[in-house]
Amino acid sequence: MTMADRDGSIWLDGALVPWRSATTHVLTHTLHYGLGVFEGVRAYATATGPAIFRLREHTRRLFDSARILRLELPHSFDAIVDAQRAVVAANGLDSAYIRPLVFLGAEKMGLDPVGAAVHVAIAAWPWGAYLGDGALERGIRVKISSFARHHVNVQMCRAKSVSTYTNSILAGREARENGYDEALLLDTDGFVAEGAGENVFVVRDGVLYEPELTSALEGVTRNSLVALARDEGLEVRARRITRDELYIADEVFFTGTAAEVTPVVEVDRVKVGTGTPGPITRRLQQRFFAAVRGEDERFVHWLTPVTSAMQRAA
Ligand code: PPE
Repeated sequence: MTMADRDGSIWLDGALVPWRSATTHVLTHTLHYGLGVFEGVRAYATATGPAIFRLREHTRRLFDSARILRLELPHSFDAIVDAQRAVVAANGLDSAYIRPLVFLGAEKMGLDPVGAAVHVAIAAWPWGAYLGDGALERGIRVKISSFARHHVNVQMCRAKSVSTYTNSILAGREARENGYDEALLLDTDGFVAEGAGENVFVVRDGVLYEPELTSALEGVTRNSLVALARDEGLEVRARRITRDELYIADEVFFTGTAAEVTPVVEVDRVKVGTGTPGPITRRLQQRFFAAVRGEDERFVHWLTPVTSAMQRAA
């Protein structure tokens, strides 16, 4: 079963179409030049049916990413919110990874994007533990990449843009080919930026540190973890983090929609703390999974039901 050859529906430019018909021409502008933006969103099974985690925040970032790259979506914010719910419902999914993509069409070639139409596609499929079986429980081993994360004036990292990911792919591949699970990238000044597809947190003496968001994506999961940590009474600080701070950290973990909350137990073959997931990481992981499943009263506002109460009653 490839990604293209499946049953189900994909939302394309305003309507649900059969999965196999959601295609585009080979002269699609984004395919050649990489100007496009996307999101990664998850829906989780809750006691009252599937619900999408922080749907409005992800949708806002999609619009923000588009604005940064000067792509104008031909749909309203609410239309994109509703479309994501519709895609999960139409595919009968209890839990899902949702992928909205904004791309330029095949109207023209050449670097000037003016004149190419802006298209929007939204697909959803089941996606398990992103960094492999056991990653959430046992933690992963990461390597500092030989590739630097984007300089702030090369690629604007507030945008979740398609082209940013060539850098992530090179870094991730290098790490895996060297026997690690994932890459951790430094910025062009040598400070810790983020994972290939995750934000990073460092715990030392009970305080949570995260890098400033200069060369890192403003992660929604990251934002959720900060809120959960503060709710636990933990102090959270954003500042520049050096590579050696990772080696002497008590705990390190990654956050991301796909990666969720993944403990990092080794950096460059140096054990983080005891080399097993630490107590703060485990506690925050628990809080995160309770929140996404709708089991935490304080954070139920983070969830948007896929179908409304009225639809469920009908
Ligand atoms: N940094 C990067 C570079 C990144 O790609 C992600 C998400 C994050 C941080 C965390 O952001 P957030 O999901 O809002 O917490 N990476 C997406 C892509 C995964 C993929 O392989 O595709 C994701 O997790 O959906």
